[in-house]
Amino acid sequence: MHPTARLAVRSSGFRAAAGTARLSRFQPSTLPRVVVRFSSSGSNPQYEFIQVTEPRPGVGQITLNRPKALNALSTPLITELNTALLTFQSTPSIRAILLTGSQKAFAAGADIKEMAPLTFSSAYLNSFIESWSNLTTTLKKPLIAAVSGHALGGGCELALMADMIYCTKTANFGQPEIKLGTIPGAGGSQRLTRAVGKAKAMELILTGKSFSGEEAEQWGVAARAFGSYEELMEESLKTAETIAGYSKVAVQAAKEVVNKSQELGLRDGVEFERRVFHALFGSEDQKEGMGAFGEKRKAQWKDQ
Ligand code: CO8
Repeated sequence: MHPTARLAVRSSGFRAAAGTARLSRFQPSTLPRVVVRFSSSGSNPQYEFIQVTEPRPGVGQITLNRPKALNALSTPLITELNTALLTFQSTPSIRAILLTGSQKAFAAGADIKEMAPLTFSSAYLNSFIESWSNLTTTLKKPLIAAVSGHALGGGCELALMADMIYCTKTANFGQPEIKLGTIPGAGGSQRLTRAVGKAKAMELILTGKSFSGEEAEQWGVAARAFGSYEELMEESLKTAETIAGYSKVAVQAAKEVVNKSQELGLRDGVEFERRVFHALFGSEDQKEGMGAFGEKRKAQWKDQ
């Protein structure tokens, strides 16, 4: 843990308390600004189902912490996760985010016990699961998912929402919803298909068969797979720290253009990239980065 891992977070006018589904919508609050404190130990009375730390300079870590249910993703957990992500998003000192679970489970899916009694009308009218997507639409800072153990159903979908997955070779990914008489509902059929192609995605989703972290790496679902949990965590932190060391402006732009490739055709995507590339000539950090190269010194980013 980084010794100075203690910071005061201003939650920028958003309600920081967790516990109600309403808060997961990232809506501005009329309440006064609150200061949330968290420490390197992860102890934070605000959260019951996650731990929030700053293990390296510029790196915010969220650890899913519902061990008795293998980190099953209940609505209160997702509400806390959204709150923590939003807090990191609005904390200037946080430049990259790591999302992880335990060695045994990243997350074993949406909470089956919570879902079992749902009716069509209650799920539909309350937009059940919709708030999960806040992560992909609201978060501008890069998010790495470090996956060990089970990443099933909603757990797999949550990992797929991250910008990059690192995992152990033995991690257990899968979309087993078919075995429960349902289908992926948090983007799995779309993101997994984009990652592995239609044939493999069909096989995985129609059979509910799991795939290993090693396969996830081979198929391009995960960026890297590691031999041990310790290595996974160390390398994930190192990568997050590396990203945190670059210009925030360039990092945000890089994330934006890569994500656009998932939505646009090649021609539009390349044009979008070029526009953003041109725009970066207006940033101070582009001048600093290229100037520092010429002067053979380390760049001092201003995030301008
Ligand atoms: N939800 C709730 N509780 C869970 C879940 C879950 N997804 N997964 C595990 N648990 C609980 C178990 O019930 C058990 O609790 P208890 O001790 O009170 O009985 C505890 O966690 C430990 O689990 P196990 O004893 O089963 O542990 P094992 O090591 O034997 O097995 C497995 C681990 C293989 C991961 C097993 O727990 C399992 O199969 N879990 C369910 C996996 C699954 O099917 N996930 C998909 C859920 S559906 C989903 O995510 C859909 C998302 C999108 C929904 C969209 C709706 C609109």
